Amino acid sequence: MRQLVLTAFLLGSLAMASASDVDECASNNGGCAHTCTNSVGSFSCSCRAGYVLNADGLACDENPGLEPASNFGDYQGYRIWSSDRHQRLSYSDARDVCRINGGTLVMIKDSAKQTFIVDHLKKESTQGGRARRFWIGLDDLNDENVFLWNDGTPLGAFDSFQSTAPHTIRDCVTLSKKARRAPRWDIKPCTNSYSYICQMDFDACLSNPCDVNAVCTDNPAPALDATCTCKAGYEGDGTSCSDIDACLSTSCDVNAVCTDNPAPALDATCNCNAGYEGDGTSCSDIDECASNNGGCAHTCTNNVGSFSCSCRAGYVLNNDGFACDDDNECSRNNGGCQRVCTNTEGSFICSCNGQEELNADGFSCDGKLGLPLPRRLCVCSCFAISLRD
Ligand SMILES: [Ca+2]
Ligand SMILES: [Ca+2]
Ligand SMILES: [Ca+2]
Ligand SMILES: [Ca+2]
Repeated sequence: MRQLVLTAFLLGSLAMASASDVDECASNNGGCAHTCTNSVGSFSCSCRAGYVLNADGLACDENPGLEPASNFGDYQGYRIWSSDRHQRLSYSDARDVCRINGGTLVMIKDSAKQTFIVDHLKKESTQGGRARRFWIGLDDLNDENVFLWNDGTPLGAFDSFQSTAPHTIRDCVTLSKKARRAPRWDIKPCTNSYSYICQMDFDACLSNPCDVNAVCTDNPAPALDATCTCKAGYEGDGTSCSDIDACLSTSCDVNAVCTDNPAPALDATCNCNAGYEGDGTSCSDIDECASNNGGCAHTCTNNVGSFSCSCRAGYVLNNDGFACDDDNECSRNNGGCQRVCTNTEGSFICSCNGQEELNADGFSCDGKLGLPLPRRLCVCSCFAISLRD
């Protein structure tokens, strides 16, 4: 889509250029965020130092990846570096580049820091570099002869000015070091272009000192370290964080199980044990018998945390714990019958042989015993029944 629009735009521009070139930059800076350059039939945008052109060809994005040309190393929690010798900027542009990289122009508030910087410059010059002039983060732009560092603090007791004579067109300070001469600060017009030295608070989080479940906060210089804070739901010293076991501080019912919820959740969940109901912090027995007789075929008996089924006389509980099966009383000791035991659903019946009669007790038989004929008859009768089956 963008390609189509761009092609149409270029064709249009070419058509107009054949008549007379339009200066796109004359109107609204050509849409460029920073610099617009007109050319015959077209125009282009470019960006100030420290910025890169956006893919739309118009906007300028900060360039956080700008590589320092010369890394001086770390000093009291600051990383100090200078621009490439070919990169010379006005004071405000140089200050912007340092700011984009998270710092300021270097602030030299004591002789030890100046010595650190000058030692590095000496090393550079012995490696073939020539003495140079650098912007440092000091100016009196706001109030003539009241010098402020880039962080807003006033110039202290330490300085390397060669002259502090009042001046009106020169407001910004440079550091230069020539061989066999002491380093000197000069006040120069801010629009001059020089190399520059930046300092940025070293980000101690870059070395990942914290646990993966911690937030790293760099501590401002002169501190060298970072502070690690475990994220919500975790506990520890930050270099080591573990999921907080919220069950240690949660009061579930004695008849509930506590389950810690994983971070970032801060809480735990209480679940009533089987046979209990409630929100987990309070659990009460479920009366299983109240609904559908607990599934029991005969009798349901509720108890705390459970229930049980039982059966009426003459039945035994099935292995499933619910159904009731007929008890075959005759299988045990002939049901207590003296003679014949006949099992029935839910009961059994004793009966007697031949002329015998069942006693009132329902079990024993009275009468003449051992009559040969009926017994044989019975045997024949039973045999006949067996044959029929
Ligand atoms: Ca730091
Ligand atoms: Ca947890
Ligand atoms: Ca129960
Ligand atoms: Ca029975």
